[in-house]
Amino acid sequence: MNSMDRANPLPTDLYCITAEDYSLGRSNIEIVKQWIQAGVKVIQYREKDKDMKLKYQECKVIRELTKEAGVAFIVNDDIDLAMMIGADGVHIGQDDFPLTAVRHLVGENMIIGISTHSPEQAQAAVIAGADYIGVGPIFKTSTKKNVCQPVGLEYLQYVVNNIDLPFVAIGGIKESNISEVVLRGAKCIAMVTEITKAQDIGKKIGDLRKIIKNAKEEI
Ligand code: 3NM
Repeated sequence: MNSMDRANPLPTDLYCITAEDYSLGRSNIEIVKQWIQAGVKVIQYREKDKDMKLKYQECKVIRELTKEAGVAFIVNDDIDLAMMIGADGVHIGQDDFPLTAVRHLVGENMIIGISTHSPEQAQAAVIAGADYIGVGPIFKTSTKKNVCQPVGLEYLQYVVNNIDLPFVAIGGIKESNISEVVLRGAKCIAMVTEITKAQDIGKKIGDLRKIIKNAKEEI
């Protein structure tokens, strides 16, 4: 069993998200194995353009790997897929089904996270009963298509000060700017390409954790 549940959906650490197109030719499965090896505690499967059948097959394998390792597994967008493979959670966007309807479908045990990009969306997520929110994009990113302009550190600061929900900071976060995000109070930090594009994923994660630790000591 993993240590994350609805009451405690996010680790104080990195939140890793798949992106096979930006993984230097390595498969999602290979990347996930490396994350687990590095002690990552939450993994999201995100693949916008793959066939459902392929997504299902990959998620089945990732579910097995994460279960064995006690790692939380979240599926992006596809609620049916999340349910079929027994994921720990599902992550939805602002244009997906309403969160309350998703909760009705998935039942009481599944973690539901939702991306938010403004104070209004964060407030709505609280009311709708989200278990956690995504806060971003903090910086410019080209990984997510059709995402809004960066919301900057100001929105992050707003969430830290006003929103009583676990949150994960996301969007354009790199080794070069992660300390700014930590200094503003983010405890869980999601990165896609900074990690998937690293030649040595274990080393990259180690380096990022060192920066996080140093930044925390400054707070
Ligand atoms: N969600 P990278 S930004 C998946 O703001 C995703 O909700 C975002 O990729 C949001 O770390 C984003 O490569 C992509 O910039 C983040």
